[in-house]
Amino acid sequence: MKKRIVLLILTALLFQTSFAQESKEARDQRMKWWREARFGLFIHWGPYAVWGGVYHGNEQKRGGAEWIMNRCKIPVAEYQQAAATFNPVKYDPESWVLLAKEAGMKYIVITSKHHDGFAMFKSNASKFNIADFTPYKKDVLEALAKACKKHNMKLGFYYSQAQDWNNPGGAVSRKLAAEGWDNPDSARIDAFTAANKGHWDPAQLTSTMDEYIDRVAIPQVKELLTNYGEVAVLWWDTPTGMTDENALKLQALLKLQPNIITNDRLKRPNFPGDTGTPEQKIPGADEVGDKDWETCMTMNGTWGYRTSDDKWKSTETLIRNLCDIASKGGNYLLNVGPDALGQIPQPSIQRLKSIGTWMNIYSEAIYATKASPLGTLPWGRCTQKEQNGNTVLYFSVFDWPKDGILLVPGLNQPAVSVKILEGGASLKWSNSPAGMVIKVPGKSPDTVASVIKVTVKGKVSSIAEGGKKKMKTGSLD
Ligand code: FHN
Repeated sequence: MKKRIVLLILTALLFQTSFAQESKEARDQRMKWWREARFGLFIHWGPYAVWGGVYHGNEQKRGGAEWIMNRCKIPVAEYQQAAATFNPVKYDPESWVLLAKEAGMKYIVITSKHHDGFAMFKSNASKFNIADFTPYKKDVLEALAKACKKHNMKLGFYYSQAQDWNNPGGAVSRKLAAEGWDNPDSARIDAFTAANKGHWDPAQLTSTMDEYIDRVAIPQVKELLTNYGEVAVLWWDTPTGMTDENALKLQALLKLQPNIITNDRLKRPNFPGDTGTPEQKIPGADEVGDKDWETCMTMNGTWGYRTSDDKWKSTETLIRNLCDIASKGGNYLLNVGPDALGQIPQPSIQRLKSIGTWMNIYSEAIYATKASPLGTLPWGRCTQKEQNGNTVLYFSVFDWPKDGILLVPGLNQPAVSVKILEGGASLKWSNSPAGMVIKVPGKSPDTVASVIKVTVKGKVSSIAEGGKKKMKTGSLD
């Protein structure tokens, strides 16, 4: 007991010296690339793709397809048998990186180990990894890290530090058997999971969580932070069952990558990390405060590959989401779920390419911008940049005015210039008590979001109502 307390104090001190005492300047410097990036690619990829959301002909009833093992209560041995067939021979990391680049994304975060406990990298801490357990035999993270380096793309690792359904002792978030399939054995399984902290297979219970953290999570995070060059982000997920002691031990490893950025999911609420993580939603302007944040979102309805999921969001929605998020000062981490052969689904590819076409013209309104100083705009969104003592406002117009008059409520300063971003044509403008009045052409330059660039002298004082409400972050709160 004494030893544990001493360790806890030592780790806390280490944590304090390496992170907590960071100056504002040092922190701003560390966060700079991330704040300017605004747009990243999330990749959920693992042997769950072998199942594609279907268990013996039964569609998984609830949740993302990466949860199939838990929701369908697949026994450890059976899941491992399927994982042993995972052979993504079509995996081409360079094409993934180039696709992300084409979409205008500045960083990639990939699942190095999701809740199923399967490591997508060669690991000495658990044989349940792609290099040792599958016919593919290669470390897919190594190849991705190489491609990212070649194309100047930042790379981050998602790591499920607490939940692990295959390595004994890992935590399990309890789900009812009815969320998987109509299993006739559901009542017995539910009684078992209720009595065993969500675990459904005795094979999961042969170690304690502390042992799992020491034996698997800590060495694996060390491997991730040591073997792949610069790691830009460590993306923790679902802190089920995390203790302060275990969180501190993991946190302390981050010193291996002094410039790394982490999220708020290592342990809640006392390990806030650098970024808030609203999931599948964009916070309201009144929820965003000083903390950096990133909305993660699926393009269809699942994180991991699912054969039957065709609930694709339109390109229009995705581009407008990006404008909306940037207008509130956040980042957009948009997900793809490659299949078991290592292919990103075509609908995702099409959408990413279309976003790229828009970004080619309009990315100036997204990269390195700050949250809008104005209140809600009825026809679109606004971002801003400071430039030589002036403020540049970018108005992304979703609903182009039919009468040719765009009123910017709350903007009462005279303009230095008002232009259409694409092509740079100047527009007539005037100030009125209701705000700036801009005369725009009858036809919108872009059907999804046309950008008007307005430069005004000095600062625009903010009337945005940030920080009034607490931001919801993660899917668990
Ligand atoms: O349970 C996971 C889920 O599978 C997915 O990885 C998302 C991504 O943010 N995180 C968890 C739920 O919050």
